[in-house]
Amino acid sequence: MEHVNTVISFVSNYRVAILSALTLVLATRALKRGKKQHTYEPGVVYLYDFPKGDFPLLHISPFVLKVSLFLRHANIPFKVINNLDMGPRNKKPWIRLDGEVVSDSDIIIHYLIKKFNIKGFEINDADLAADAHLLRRFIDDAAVWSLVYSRWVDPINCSTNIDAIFSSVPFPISVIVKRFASNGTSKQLYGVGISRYSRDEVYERAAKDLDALARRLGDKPYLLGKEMSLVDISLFSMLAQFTFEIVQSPAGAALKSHRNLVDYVKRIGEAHFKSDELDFSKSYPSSRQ
Ligand SMILES: N[C@@H](CCC(=O)N[C@@H](CS)C(=O)NCC(=O)O)C(=O)O
Repeated sequence: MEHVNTVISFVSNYRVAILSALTLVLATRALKRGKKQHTYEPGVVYLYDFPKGDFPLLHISPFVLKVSLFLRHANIPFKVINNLDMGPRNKKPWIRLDGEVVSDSDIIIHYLIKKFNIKGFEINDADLAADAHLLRRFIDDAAVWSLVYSRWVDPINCSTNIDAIFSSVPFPISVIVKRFASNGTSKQLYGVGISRYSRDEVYERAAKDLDALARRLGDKPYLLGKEMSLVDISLFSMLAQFTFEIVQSPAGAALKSHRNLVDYVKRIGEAHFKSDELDFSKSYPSSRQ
């Protein structure tokens, strides 16, 4: 009886530690079971993406979508690998091609342009090239934070989003990964200053970003004119995320108030993705359309 009492008191004193250790052991086992061995075909780009989520969009990261769109536009053979392996910079996307590993969407795209000798993305006019560079920086490194906020921190939307993002990750890994990813992203948002704004302020800024982009696009088919450029690859990839939300954010509603942006996403999407990859009937209906 004394032994039983000692065991009960040990378990109740250390229950958090015991549960954590158990979760870790189960998670490690499940991860090992789930790790597939891939055979890599020569000349094929392997694009590493997050596990498939429950979103009506095949890549829930704008940067993975950006590389996927580029690969399609440039007609480069590729396969997507969905897993939790975060690659050399601890970020998705990253790729593997003929044994070489490259990460960061911009670096990947420029590496592939060189490797496959892709033509059509050069901008000869120096002023236009500078504008393109600034626009791309704005989209990828500034405007994107409203999206990150709406996915991960927005008090109204985030728990539905986070559950959907990790819907295919098995328990108990899902518990650890959700916690880890959510804490990490919240810290990043605080670090860049976004979550020091109120929810309304974040979405007011996002709406102004979208107004400016809509104005800049005007009635042109693409941001820089008649040809699709790398800026469009970035812009489409971010706007598509707001087009295919599962809970409408005010930024998604703001996007849908700009007919030209909605048409732009549809036009580029339909030209590059099959209807079962990007199904516009599943885009979130706008309340302001
Ligand atoms: N500059 C990078 C940004 C990539 C990025 O931020 N990826 C996000 C997913 S959208 C990520 O991996 N986040 C995980 C983390 O920051 O820990 C690129 O262009 O590839």
